[in-house]
Amino acid sequence: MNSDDKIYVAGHRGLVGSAIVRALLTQGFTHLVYRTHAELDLTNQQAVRQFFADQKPDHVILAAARVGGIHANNHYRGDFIYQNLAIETHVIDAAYRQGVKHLVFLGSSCIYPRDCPQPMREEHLLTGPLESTNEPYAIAKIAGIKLCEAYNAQHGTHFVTLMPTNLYGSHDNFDLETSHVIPALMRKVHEAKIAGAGEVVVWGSGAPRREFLHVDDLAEAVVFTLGKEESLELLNVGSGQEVTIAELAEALCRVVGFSGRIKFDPSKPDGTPRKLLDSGRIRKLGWHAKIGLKEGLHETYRWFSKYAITT
Ligand code: GFB
Repeated sequence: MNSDDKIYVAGHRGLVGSAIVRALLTQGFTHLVYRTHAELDLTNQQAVRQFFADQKPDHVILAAARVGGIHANNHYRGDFIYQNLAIETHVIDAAYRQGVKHLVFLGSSCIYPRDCPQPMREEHLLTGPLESTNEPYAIAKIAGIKLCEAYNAQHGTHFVTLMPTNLYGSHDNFDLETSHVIPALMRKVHEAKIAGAGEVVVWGSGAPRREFLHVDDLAEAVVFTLGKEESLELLNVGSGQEVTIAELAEALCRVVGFSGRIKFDPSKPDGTPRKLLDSGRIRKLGWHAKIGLKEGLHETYRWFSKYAITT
């Protein structure tokens, strides 16, 4: 890869895409192209094909997706499967038609079976039923993986698919209905502290275990794999650092400085009991996570306090 290669980052304003843009710029890749949703609707195939024909990028990073936490996934099931399938098929196919050399497609650890052996290895894909709260999203992401694999096999493309574990960091979505657990609990704990409340409500039982990866670590993995010619079809990207939701809530109370009680709401779903990735394959290639959970939560809270505070 040359530093003046043209790289299209789809989804550059989101948690993942914005971190990838920062990582690319830091590593000297300055010929970047991106479009806002208003400028280019990725669910419009004609518009996507026209954009690729006009721009002719050398490399593509597909970080655009309809994403959300457990509630959004469960509630907007139709939107999650349709929009993700449309975005993936349009961008991946347009990249192939335009002769793009390398593409990185981002998925999620929810592609693995709900009751997968832990830690989950790449070979576990499609070996059992999925978790129901995010099945539509997972099916769309699995389709994206298979599309890349099939194009690589049939057309000789170098399309890589990375499966990150649960992500967090700056530029996240802090909306309580649609966000993932870290931004949701960070905001709830912060608001409880400001209000002088005695307790904060955490969804579910607190027992599920989650592995968290700071988005800047993922961005390094994306830049690390972009442009590699060897067969890297499916790669897990995790930190190996796993906590229960109860432990996460306690850690967030310490970060925010809230000394009230944690109250669990069992009427809300727990989702997958555990999803720890085996990231041995990408680690063997030379990438590893650098940002610990405690450090990452502090950094994210500093960003939240500066840019996302609503109260
Ligand atoms: O991050 P999260 O929404 O998604 O929730 P998943 C993780 C866990 O946190 C669940 C609990 O057990 C939730 O019940 N939780 C506790 C909360 N309090 C809250 C809260 O206030 N908000 C939220 N959102 N959760 C997603 C998938 O699953 O993971 C996506 O739905 C994607 O498809 C993503 O794969 C990485 O980890 O359960």
